[in-house]
Amino acid sequence: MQEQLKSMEAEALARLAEVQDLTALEEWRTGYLGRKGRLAQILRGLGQLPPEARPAAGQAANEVKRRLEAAFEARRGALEEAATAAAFRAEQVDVTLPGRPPALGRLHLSTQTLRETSAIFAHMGFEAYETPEVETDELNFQALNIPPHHPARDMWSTFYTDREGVVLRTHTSPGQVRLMRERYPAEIRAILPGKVYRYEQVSARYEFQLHQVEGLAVGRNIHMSDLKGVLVAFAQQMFQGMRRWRFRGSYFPFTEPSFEMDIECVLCGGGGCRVCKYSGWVEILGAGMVHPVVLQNGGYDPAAYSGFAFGMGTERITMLKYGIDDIRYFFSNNPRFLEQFG
Ligand code: FA5
Repeated sequence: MQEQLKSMEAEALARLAEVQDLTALEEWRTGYLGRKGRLAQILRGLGQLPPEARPAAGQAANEVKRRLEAAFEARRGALEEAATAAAFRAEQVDVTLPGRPPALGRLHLSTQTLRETSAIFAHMGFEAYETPEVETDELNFQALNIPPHHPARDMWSTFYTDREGVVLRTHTSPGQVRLMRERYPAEIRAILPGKVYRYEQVSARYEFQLHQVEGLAVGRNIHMSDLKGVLVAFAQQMFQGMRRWRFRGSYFPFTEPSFEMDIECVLCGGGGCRVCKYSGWVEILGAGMVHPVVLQNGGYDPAAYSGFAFGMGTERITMLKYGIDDIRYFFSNNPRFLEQFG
């Protein structure tokens, strides 16, 4: 039996030297040291030996077992170490490589223009004042000299709500009355930026949500020339003197007289396109002298006070500034568009 054990041990050690991974190592262990392994098979012959030969054979078997187990442990340690070293090599980080730049967020293009607009007006002494997007019918229309059922309501396609008398504001103009009621009898120089909503058929120049910046000045001896001067100064700074502009007579129930300001269409260079409705000009704002009824609704006596107001479309201005040919890009959430700016 000792001979058998010896040759089995030699074979086992030779095989162990060839084992290259932990799966093969486990196969080796069951093959030689397992319950049905080679050592167990040899030991089964112990009973057939004469009784006096058994202790020596048993001891020899135990020694072989101990040596094989020791060799197994040593091999396992070496293989595990090699596996760890290989994993480290594979996952190694080269700290000398330049890092990947993190994706930085940026301000939405409309927000950029809103901030620029605020900065221009701040230099002219206008504070910024925010008013609610969900507004009463009373302030959105009636206080602005537009009674219920008045045909002028058709100028604003409105989102009505389930609550009687509550609408999504169709323009920033109701803020005029809120501000006047809050500030009377002080003089006012303010812009009112914010989002407005219109029940509108969306197209290259019309969105159903957009930003407006309202302007309001109330005081004594405020004239149309002041309004024009402020608007021209704004356009010159916003478009850096690169765009022509024109004033065109118009109608709003809450200003008298009223006009609109157009900027030459950069998209077609004045030749005519779908953004300028083939006119060569794009309307950016409505404006006028605050109507006496509106001054009164705000608490100011129209005999003593006068004022001007305007309401400009931020997305339209941005389109003209950057040559964007479709307003739908602004709110379609496409990073390829948004990433180009800022
Ligand atoms: C008004 O909303 C008036 N409240 C403006 C005003 C204020 C007049 C104060 C007098 C005194 P209007 O509906 O024309 O007017 O809109 C003003 C500007 O908002 C437009 O010139 C345009 O630049 C922009 N605008 C209006 N509707 C849309 C729309 N659907 N999509 C994109 N821009 C729009």
